[in-house]
Amino acid sequence: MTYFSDISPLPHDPQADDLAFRHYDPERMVMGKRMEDQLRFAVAYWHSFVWDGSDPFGAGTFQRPWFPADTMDLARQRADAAFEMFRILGAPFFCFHDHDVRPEGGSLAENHKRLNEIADIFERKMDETGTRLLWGTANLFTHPRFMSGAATNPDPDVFAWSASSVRACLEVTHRLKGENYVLWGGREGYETLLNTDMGQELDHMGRFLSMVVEHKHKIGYEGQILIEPKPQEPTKHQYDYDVATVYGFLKRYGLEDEVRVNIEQGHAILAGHSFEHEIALAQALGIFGSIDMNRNDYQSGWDTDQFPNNVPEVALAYYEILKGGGLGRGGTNFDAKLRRQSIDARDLVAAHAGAMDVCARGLEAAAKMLEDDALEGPRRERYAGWEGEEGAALLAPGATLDGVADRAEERGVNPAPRSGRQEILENVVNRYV
Ligand code: XLS
Ligand code: NI
Ligand code: NI
Repeated sequence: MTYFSDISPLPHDPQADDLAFRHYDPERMVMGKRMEDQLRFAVAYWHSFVWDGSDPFGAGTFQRPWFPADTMDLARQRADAAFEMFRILGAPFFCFHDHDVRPEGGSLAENHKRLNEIADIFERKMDETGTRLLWGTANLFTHPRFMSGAATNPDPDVFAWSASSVRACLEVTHRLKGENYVLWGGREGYETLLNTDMGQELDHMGRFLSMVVEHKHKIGYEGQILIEPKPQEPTKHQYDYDVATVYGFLKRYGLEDEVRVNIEQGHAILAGHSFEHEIALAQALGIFGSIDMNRNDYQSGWDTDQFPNNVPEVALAYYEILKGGGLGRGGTNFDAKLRRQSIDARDLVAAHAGAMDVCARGLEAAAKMLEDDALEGPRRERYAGWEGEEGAALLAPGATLDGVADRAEERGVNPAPRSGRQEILENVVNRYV
């Protein structure tokens, strides 16, 4: 008896009115690649198989046979259920934290032993099913020992504990051929400046990340190391605020060629940005790595991690991704959870299927806009002056303020304002989404 036994693998069926993919078709070619290879979907273990539907006001609402998964036996049942759902969805990838897959063991040695035991099971199941690991990560925020941070904890023993946990998890990720290793800041931030030495904490975080990078090279791991920015929650101020902040941090510690970013829709919204802004900035800075696809509520001040269902928004995100050359080793991880009243196994499958359809529609719209040169044509035209002789001279090596200013005066430049044509371009986008 299995948890999802009444649900069969989902077909691609545009006419279906029940569980099926109406738009997502793994085999359809989009810009020279199979749709599955463009989107690289991953299921997030934590939201789908660990979270029990509890919130600050109410107990868990989901009854899963593997809860509370505080024994290895239940953890194994959970792994069975997870791989069953990956198969139903045809999900090519999954992602996990160490803490999601094994019960807390009370010591580093016991934690690592348990993690490796579950990794053995994963390895076998991955071989059998072809499901791959998009990324692994260590949970350095749930246990009370991390309440004041991990690498930024004022207690050096917590830094040391965290180093051991990351080493174990990075090595398991390597063994499972994970394409990326993620570090989301967890509780790396502060609650009050009254007790915080921000400069020291940032230096510790920089040193910690350098060690992770050194170790990656030492063991020959070829995946990307990714930082996931988020501005607040759980701490009042998270150090990895947004893409721009992370870039400054990487520059300061000399890691900008070693570490990239995993950008989450909800975190972008919390930071006061759009998802596409964060993606476009990461592309411009050369640190784009992967995405956590979800949807934040625009009225709330926290991370609601809903499944995406806004095609126009998703289309603009994939537009920036495709424009930058695609996801590469990254992927589309559904860092999304059900609403706590959605208690059925069917809800979980339907949420993913719907999200995959939304992403498929967004991707197709994005690809079409690129192929038609619908936005890039007008954009090129807007910057065309820089291609001309006078434009190029402004940026030529050796150009000085004196030289540029003199030339401007000689030529008697007197630029006329030109329309940015925003509404016209919005109308263009509207034809595709
Ligand atoms: C939390 C983060 C987390 C990371 C992985 O807000 O999104 O789920 O993706 O640690
Ligand atoms: Ni995330
Ligand atoms: Ni999040």
